[in-house]
Amino acid sequence: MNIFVLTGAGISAESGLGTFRERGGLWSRFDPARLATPEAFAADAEEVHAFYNLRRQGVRAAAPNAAHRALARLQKELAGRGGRLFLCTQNVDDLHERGGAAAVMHMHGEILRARCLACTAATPWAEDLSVATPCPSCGRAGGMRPDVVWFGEVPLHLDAIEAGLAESDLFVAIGTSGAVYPAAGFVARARRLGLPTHEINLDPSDTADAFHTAAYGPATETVPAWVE
Ligand code: BJW
Repeated sequence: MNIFVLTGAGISAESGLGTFRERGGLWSRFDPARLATPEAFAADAEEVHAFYNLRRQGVRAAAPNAAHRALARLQKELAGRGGRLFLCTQNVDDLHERGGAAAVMHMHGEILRARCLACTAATPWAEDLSVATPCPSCGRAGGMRPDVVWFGEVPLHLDAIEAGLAESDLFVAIGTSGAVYPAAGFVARARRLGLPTHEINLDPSDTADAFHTAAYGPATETVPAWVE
């Protein structure tokens, strides 16, 4: 059996990482139009760096939770039976990997990587970035940015995602509000491919009506319960 799992910020919420759109979430304290766009970076790179430096520190201090670990167990179990768990995350943290998962598709990039706008080289990056940070590959300063996908940019691994969906027998979305495309459209794509679809979230997402079945509650309880 092959299963396609799409995760969002809700799966990392109980690890202490803020979600985006809930009351008290990141976007209620920071304006996304000012911070998560290429235009914002061009206008005020230092402010965008400050936001991501804070987030990067938070990710480094966080630990994977029972939901991340349950998906890693499922991935191993399916592989042992000749199947596959396609694990696609919108999250820029590395908690799936630290929870034991392999081959994670980070469609919105990774905060622990930096990319040089001058030479395009991407490098693992655990420290703060600033406009003075030189690129380790080309040596130029001023062009280093977090290797994440901002609004208006094209998400990553879209061909592999489409192939994974087409090869899967079940689509499951976990901890995502269904507010950001193209990820919010995966459930519709899965249904067109004839897959059963299941939503796991704290409460019904924007696309809840599109799912065949659902389980609502905190991910550290609902995800292990679904996996077992
Ligand atoms: C729990 C829980 C617990 C809480 N347990 N659950 C109009 C219509 C359609 C589309 C567009 C439009 N206008 C513009 C667009 C396109 C735009 C878009 O979708 N905008 C919308 C706002 C409408 N999209 C883009 O620009 C994308 N690119 C694009 O479309 O390119 C064109 C193209 C596409 C395809 C092919 C070719 C070309 C790029 C989107 C990039 C998104 N980037 C961000 C920032 C990443 C870097 C960073 O982290 O800073 O990605 S924005 C932010 O939102 C982040 C997230 O990955 C993403 C999704 O958020 P997520 O994960 O769903 O979090 P929340 O907070 O929204 O939801 C959390 C959920 O968890 C909630 O439901 C809670 O209830 C739940 N929860 N605790 C279980 N304990």
